[in-house]
Amino acid sequence: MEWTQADEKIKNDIVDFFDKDTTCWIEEKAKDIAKIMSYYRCAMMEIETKFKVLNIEYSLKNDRNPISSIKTRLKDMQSIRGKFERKSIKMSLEALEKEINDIAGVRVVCSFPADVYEIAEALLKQDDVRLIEMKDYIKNPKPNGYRSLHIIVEIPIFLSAEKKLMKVEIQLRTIAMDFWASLEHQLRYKKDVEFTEEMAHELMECASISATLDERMDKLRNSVGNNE
Ligand code: 0O2
Repeated sequence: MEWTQADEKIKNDIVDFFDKDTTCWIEEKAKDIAKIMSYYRCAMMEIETKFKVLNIEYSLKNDRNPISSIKTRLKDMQSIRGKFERKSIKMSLEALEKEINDIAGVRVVCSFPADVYEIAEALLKQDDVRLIEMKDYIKNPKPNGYRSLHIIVEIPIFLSAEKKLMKVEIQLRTIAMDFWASLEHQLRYKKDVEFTEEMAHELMECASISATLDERMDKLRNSVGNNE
């Protein structure tokens, strides 16, 4: 993006407003944050690779891929600030690492519900993965119908001079759960549209249909397995 003259003036005003020490302090903090974010990116890559490895192994063993897709995302600074505000916590580098568990996020979409639990168990068995928290929204869906298995894990990343333990939030769900969650997210956050009770009820119904679909597909998978 090109700097316009107006942008240039704003930038100069900011530089004039802060004294040199403050500008240096801001630059220093920005560097620290960028460093931490790069560690989270590495942890996210480690977890993604672990799932890719499991997918290859399972596909060789069972002749099909239990994982349909893997997505990763690093939480942006605006969402991080929003989370600090919601939790009424003062923002600091220490609080960032201690209080926010989902800076690094990995979403694993599986074919069948049974795959979700099998893949999660296989990951948690690995000796460098420590389980911090598990929320099973498949067995206990959220009141709006949201289903997914959420796990927070801690894994080591190996840097040139140190080992750092980093937290990653993993969401595991089926294709049907992912379909519902993606559309629900789009609908709920549509700008300038009031989300009515009827709409919420309709979404609940859709969630229930998607849960039934998962159950039936799981049964079908078992029948196919038994006939092999
Ligand atoms: P984004 O864009 O994914 O970052 P906590 O982290 O424990 O302090 P919370 O909300 O209790 O906060 O965590 P929870 O319940 O484990 O859910 C966190 C994430 O799950 C959300 O992240 C969403 O990605 C997803 N999620 C939870 N509930 C719903 C839901 O009702 N619908 C959809 N579509 N997704 C949901 P963020 O931070 O909200 O967003």
